[in-house]
Amino acid sequence: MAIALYWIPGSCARVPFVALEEAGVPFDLRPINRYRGEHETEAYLAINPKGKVPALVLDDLVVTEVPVVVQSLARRFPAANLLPGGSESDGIEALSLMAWFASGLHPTAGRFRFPRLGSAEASAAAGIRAQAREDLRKGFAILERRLEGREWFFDDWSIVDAYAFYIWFRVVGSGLDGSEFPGYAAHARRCEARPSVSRVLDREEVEFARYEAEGILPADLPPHQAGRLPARGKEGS
Ligand SMILES: N[C@@H](CCC(=O)N[C@@H](CS)C(=O)NCC(=O)O)C(=O)O
Repeated sequence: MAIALYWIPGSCARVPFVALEEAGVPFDLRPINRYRGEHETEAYLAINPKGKVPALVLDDLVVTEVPVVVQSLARRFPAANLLPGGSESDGIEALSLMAWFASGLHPTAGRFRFPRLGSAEASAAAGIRAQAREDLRKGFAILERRLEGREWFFDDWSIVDAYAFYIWFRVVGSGLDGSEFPGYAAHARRCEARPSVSRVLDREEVEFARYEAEGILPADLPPHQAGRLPARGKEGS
């Protein structure tokens, strides 16, 4: 079986990377250097015309969109228990959460971090960021309630936890005060300690350090683009 994952350090491709680590299968990690524009080359657009990661190659199949990528891995590697296997309602809720992360929280997090994604007008930036912050706070309040009294989103760890951890990283690493959400903050710390996640974060840090050393990063790139948040950042303080 040929498996390859196109990945950018610090991107949402972190989620299927963790899934592959959990499955413990050999795969080819293919870094895309977006600061050199590799996501927009003809070669990459032939793989994913949207110019985004993740793109997962499963033999002859190319799978895109995080929730679908992780479902394809869950089907291929059932023993990895990537998705909650218990009740029908748990399975459906897992898909529902991931669809919301992909279509709701992640794009909002993108505008919070880079308001130019919402408008090229510099004068609109503060308003876009403020609206995104409020929308994210509402979303985080839902996740905080969902995590109340629980270690993970479902009975056992699942890839939904890894996805929620990515959203936390992106949002708190972009300046949302995480101290309002202590349950979600604790969940992020538990995720970070999971060996599969830790290996992926190490790999992100190595790749990103290479970009820094090459001097190819834009001067206005906000902090916490990849890897671990500093301890203070985790609490959002
Ligand atoms: N809806 C897509 C979103 C994919 C996406 O936005 N990926 C970002 C990284 S998180 C990307 O590839 N960005 C490349 C760029 O345009 O810089 C999914 O769920 O896979």
